[in-house]
Amino acid sequence: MRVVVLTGAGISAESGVPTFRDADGLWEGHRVEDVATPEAYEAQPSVVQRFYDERRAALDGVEPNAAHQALARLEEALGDDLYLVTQNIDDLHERGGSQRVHHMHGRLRTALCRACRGRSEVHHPLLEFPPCPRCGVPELRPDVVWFGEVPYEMDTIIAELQRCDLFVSVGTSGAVYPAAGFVQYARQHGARTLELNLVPSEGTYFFDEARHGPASRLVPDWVDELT
Ligand code: BJW
Repeated sequence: MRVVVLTGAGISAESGVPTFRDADGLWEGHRVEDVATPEAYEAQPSVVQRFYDERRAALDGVEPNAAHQALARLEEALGDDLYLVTQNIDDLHERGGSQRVHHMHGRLRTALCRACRGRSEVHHPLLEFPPCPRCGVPELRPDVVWFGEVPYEMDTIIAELQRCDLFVSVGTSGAVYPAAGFVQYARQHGARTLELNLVPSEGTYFFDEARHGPASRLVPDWVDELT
C-alpha cells in the first residue's frame, strides 16, 4: 500500500513551535498572508531576515514529539511506499528519525542565493548578509516558499498523489494552496483520505475520515493501526 502523508504546523505545535493561524500565531498581529511574500522581503529585508534567524535559532531549543517519531516508525515499516511531504520548514521530522522528508515550503537550515540560485547550509545569521559560499554575492535569502512563489518538488508530489492508496493530512488548517487541494486530488485518483488534526480543518469535509485531537496521540495510534 502506498501512503502519502502531508504535515503542517500542527504536528510541531506540541514541540513548542508556534503555528501560523492559531490564537498564539507566529507573526504577532500580522496576517501571514501579508508578510510571507517576496514583496515584504523587498520592502524590509532586515525585518524578514531577523524573523527567520530567530526561528532558526529557536530550533535548537525544541525536540521532535511522539507524532514525528511515529512517522519515522512508519517509514521503517513501509520503506519507499511512504512519501512524507511537509509544509514545515523546521527539521523535526529529520530529528525524529525520518530519512526522506520532502519540504515543499523549504527549510530553515538552508539559504537560497538570489544571485546564483544556489542553496547552502546556514552557519551565520542571514541578517549579517554573508556572501554566498558558491558565488560570493551577499544575496542569501531564507530558502522558504512565500505566497506567490511555486512550492518545491510539485511534479513529484503530484505523481505521488496520483498513485497513492491512502492520503493522510496531519496538523494543517487547509488554508493554503496547493497543499489544501491535495486531498481532493488524491481522492479523485482513487485514494482513501484521512485527516488527523486538533480541530476540523477548513477542508475537513473533503476527507473520507477525520479524527480530531492532538497529533502526539492521533499519529502514533494511527501508525500502530496501520503497522
Ligand atoms: C494541531 C495541533 C496539535 C494545532 N495537533 N493539530 C485564492 C484562492 C486559492 C489560492 C490562492 C488564492 N490567492 C492566492 C492563492 C495561492 C496561495 C494561497 O493559498 N493563498 C491562500 C491565502 C488562499 N498559495 C501560494 O501562493 C503558494 N504558491 C502557489 O500557489 O504557486 C502556484 C503554483 C502552485 C503549484 C504548482 C504551480 C504553481 C505558496 C504558498 C506558500 C506558503 N508559505 C508559508 C510560509 C512558509 C515559510 C514560513 O514558514 O515562514 O507556509 S505561509 C504558512 O502557511 C506556511 C505554512 O506551511 C502554510 C500552511 O500553514 P499550516 O501548516 O496549515 O499551519 P496553520 O497554522 O494554518 O494550521 C495549523 C493547524 O494545526 C490548525 O488546523 C490547528 O488546529 C492544528 N493544530 N495544534 C494537531 N497539537
